[in-house]
Amino acid sequence: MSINCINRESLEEFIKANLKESRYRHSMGVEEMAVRLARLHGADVEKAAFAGRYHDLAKNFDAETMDAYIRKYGLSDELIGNNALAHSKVGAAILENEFGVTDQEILDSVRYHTTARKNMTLLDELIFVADVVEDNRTYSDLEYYQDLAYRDLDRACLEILEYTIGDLTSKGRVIDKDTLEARDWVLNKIKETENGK
Ligand code: DGI
Ligand code: FE
Ligand code: FE
Repeated sequence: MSINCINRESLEEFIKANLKESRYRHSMGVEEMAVRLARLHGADVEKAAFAGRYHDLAKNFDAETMDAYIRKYGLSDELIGNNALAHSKVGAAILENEFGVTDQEILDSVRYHTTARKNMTLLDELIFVADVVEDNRTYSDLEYYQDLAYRDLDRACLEILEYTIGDLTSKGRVIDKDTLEARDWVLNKIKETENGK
């Protein structure tokens, strides 16, 4: 393992201790899917595996633990009480500060795995998509999204973002600025690629 990580064994223990069984299974599923997508789309397989496996390490923290980490690492107050947005930012901070992960691409792919962002790296897109299309997910269109992810990562990203934005809108929830910027960015990227053909 060439990825910098102070103690891989204690990181393994950390996720086993902190994730519910189904969330642990999901994490293994994201690792497997991230590896598959990395091979198909020419990304770094080792980084994809690592980011996929640990992306949700903070997901099952109780609210107090999450808030304590938000303060400890000086993250935005807006994350307080918001597990959906906080777990990715806190997860990246823990990997960096408590497990000595120095690879910025890995840290960013974990940090932005929930919202996505503009100017996503290949690894960002891969983890964002793998999270949604891993084999343990149970929604009815899973096969459609998996097939799309294998063929066209940008388009998979776009369709997932549009679905998420529509879903959050219908529930009257606030959509993160990064999510909206990601949708505009990937839509434009797809258009430019098509114009270049
Ligand atoms: O952690 P997972 O369940 O594997 O997946 P995830 O990290 O993508 O989290 C999904 C949750 O995040 C889901 O409840 C929708 C929510 N979410 C995604 N984008 C936004 C968001 N919530 C808000 N409020 N705003 C967003 O932009
Ligand atoms: Fe997550
Ligand atoms: Fe996840």
